[in-house]
Amino acid sequence: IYGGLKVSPGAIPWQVSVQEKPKNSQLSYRHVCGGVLISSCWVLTAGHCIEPNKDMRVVMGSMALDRLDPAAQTVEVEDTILHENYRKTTEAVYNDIALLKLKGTEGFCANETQFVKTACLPDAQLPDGMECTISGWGATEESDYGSSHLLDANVLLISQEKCSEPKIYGSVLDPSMFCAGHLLGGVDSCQGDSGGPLTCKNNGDHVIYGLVSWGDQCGKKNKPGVYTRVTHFLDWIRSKTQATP
Ligand code: 4AZ
Repeated sequence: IYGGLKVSPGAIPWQVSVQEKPKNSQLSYRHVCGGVLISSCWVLTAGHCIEPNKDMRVVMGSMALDRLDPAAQTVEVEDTILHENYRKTTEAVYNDIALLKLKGTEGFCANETQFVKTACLPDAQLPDGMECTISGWGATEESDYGSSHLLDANVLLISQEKCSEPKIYGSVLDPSMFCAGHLLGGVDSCQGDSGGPLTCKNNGDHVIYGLVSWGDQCGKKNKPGVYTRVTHFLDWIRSKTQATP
C-alpha cells in the first residue's frame, strides 16, 4: 500500500494473507497475495494469485507476517476455483477473481474471534466518489518487498466513464473491474496487495466491494488502482460456495 498507515489489531478482521509453497520444495510458505474471508470456509482472492500445483494456505487474524501472532489462525487450502473467464493480457486483467476453499470439517474452518471475522458481500452498486478502504502487505513507497505490518489507506470510487478517459486507462476497462484511488497520485494499492479487500461502509456494514487487481505502477498521477468488481460476480460466488457436493 502506498500512502498507508499501520492497521490496529482487529480493525480489518476479514483480511487474510494467501501463501504458497513451491511444489516438492523444502522452502516454506511465502506471502503471495491478500484475500478476504467471506464465510468460515471460503476466501475470495484475485484470479492472478492462483498458481496451479502449489500448496496454498491462508493466515488470518495476523497483523505481522514476520512473526507468529498469538491471534493468527493458519488453515490449508483444500480447493481453488478460478473464474472460467479469467484472462490476463498485456493491457489488463479480466474477471480477476478466484475462490479458495479452506480445509475444515462440516463447514467449520476459520474460528470467529475479535481478530477473524467475515466481510459481507455487497448487494448494490455504490456511488462514485464514495470513500472506501484498501489494505495489504504489498509494496510501499519505501519497499518493493512490501510491509511486514498490515497497512491500510482510504481511496475514492472513480466512475467507469472517468477512468476510461484516454489519459487514464482508455478502452481496456470492462464491467468486471472498476477504478479507485486518487487521480493526483500518492495513495494506492501495489504489488503484493493483489486479491486483498477494498471495503466500503454501507448501512453500518463493511461490504467487500473490490479486490486489488492491477494498475499501471503504483501511486502515479492519473493511474489509479483497478479492482475486481465484486457485484459483477455475486451469482458466480453464490453458485460456487453454495453447491452441495
Ligand atoms: C500488481 O502488480 C499490482 N496500483 C497491484 C495493484 C496495482 C498495481 C500493480 C495498483 O500486483
